[in-house]
Amino acid sequence: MIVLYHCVAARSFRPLWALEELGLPYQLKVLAFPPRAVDRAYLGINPLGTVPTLFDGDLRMTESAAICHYLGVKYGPSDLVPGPDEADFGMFLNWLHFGEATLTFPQTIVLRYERFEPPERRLPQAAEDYRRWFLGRLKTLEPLLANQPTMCAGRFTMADISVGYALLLAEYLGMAPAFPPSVSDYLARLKLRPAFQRACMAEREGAEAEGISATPAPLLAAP
Ligand SMILES: N[C@@H](CCC(=O)N[C@@H](CS)C(=O)NCC(=O)O)C(=O)O
Repeated sequence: MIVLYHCVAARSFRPLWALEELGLPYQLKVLAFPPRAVDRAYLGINPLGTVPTLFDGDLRMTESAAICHYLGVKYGPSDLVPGPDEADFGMFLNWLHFGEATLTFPQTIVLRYERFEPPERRLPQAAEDYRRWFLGRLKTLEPLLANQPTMCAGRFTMADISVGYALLLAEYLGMAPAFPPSVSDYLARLKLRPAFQRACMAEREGAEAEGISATPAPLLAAP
């Protein structure tokens, strides 16, 4: 049985969404955020203290985009992972990693220096610079998504999960009004996917079962 450790609205939403897209059975363990501070025992499960952690038998993985890729290949073949024989194979890998390395990382600087640090250590200039940096990166998506419904390969893939989560996080951070129209439309389309909605429901039910808030508020205001 696959086991996924998840916090509401965190990057572990990527593997949760991927599991639902693939229709795989899994056990979801929803933790309060940040698990490193709230549940010290979690460091025994993942010494980094971060989510996701996914176990598949003896295998432990802690990188959200890599987990999506792994699940699609291991439990595929699946249309969610373009193969090396496809013209968009390289672009698939590019966008899969772009979603985390280029679109999510700058948002963690915003979160840290605008919200997580104690007031005397906050850096409004750093937060504002990386907010702009993130929005600047969306300019590469704007023309692409004005001409095609998904990131690559002419269909929905794990790259859309990776980029889609980064856009969701930006929405939680209040940046959606600055999205280019084609990017807003893309995010709206992703949210209509039944597997996305099932993942949201699994997240909500898992949080409620643990007595944890099912809104992104704790992620956005972590100590
Ligand atoms: N690159 C990793 C980052 C994982 C990560 O930093 N997750 C955040 C939640 S979005 C976390 O667990 N933060 C808690 C902490 O740093 O203590 C991934 O894509 O999964």
